[in-house]
Amino acid sequence: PRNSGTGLPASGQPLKDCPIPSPLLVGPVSVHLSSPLSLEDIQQRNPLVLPGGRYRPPDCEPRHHTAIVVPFRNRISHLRSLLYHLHPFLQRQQIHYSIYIVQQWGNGTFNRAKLLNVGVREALKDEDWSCIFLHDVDLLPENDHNTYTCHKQFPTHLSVAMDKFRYRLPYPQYFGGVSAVTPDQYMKMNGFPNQYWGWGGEDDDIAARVRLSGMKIVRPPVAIGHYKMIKHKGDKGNEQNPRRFDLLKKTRLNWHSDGLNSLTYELLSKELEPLYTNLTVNIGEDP
Ligand code: BGN
Repeated sequence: PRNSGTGLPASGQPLKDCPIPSPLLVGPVSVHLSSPLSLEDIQQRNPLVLPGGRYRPPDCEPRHHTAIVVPFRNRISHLRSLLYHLHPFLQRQQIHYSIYIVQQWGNGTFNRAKLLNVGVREALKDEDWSCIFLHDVDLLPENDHNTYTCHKQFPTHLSVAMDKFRYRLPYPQYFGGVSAVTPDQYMKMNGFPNQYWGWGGEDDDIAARVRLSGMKIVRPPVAIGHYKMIKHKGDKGNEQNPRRFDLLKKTRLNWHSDGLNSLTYELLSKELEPLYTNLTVNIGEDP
């Protein structure tokens, strides 16, 4: 037990830094996709998770402070699977973390990248996160050696081997699924595009921003970056975006003016649920 806020355990002695690697890691884990448990059951299995989906290792000083940002709408069973799986996974890594669900309000076309921008901005109001994860709701990591931490210099792409793509990259520049940036890296690339409404292309735009802002993408080994995707049909309200090809041609011209510096939205609510922070946001509609 620790005194909340002081960074000191109840004994008053400072904690030792968490060991590298975490002794709790188990490596490959089997991922069950059948009927996920109720949120109450998941809560009972994770007694140390605080309201808002926050956690700190109780007996060592964490070296990493990671916000997990998950764009979301209408996928409650996926969310349950993700929380069931991710909370124990992150606790084994002994990091300080919080899970943010960024829920798009209304029935307009979905906009993953804009929701990610909102999540980053809101998460940074809570804490000085050293790392921000951009995480699809339907992807479950299969090996806890794939640590949810950031590279100092460069953005990371974590989901390098998804079952859907037969456990390899679908193409060399692929940056979708699960990726991570430090706040500095995020600023450097002017965040993410706000103009991709519907499915596809926004991850390629983000990858292009990484390059255009003078950085590169780093990745874990394929053997470690395994993910299972929860199978689902295409979403209503997230149809393929026919404009993505044209938008992608203009990333080089637009990335300075569209992104973090042009982001507008209305935060409708922020609720500290037992297993996650729920941000509901009006991001407007496809013009
Ligand atoms: C690509 C999509 C990505 C998607 C991957 C994997 C586009 C842009 C036109 C080339 N990119 O083709 O957004 O993550 O497939 O499904 O559609």
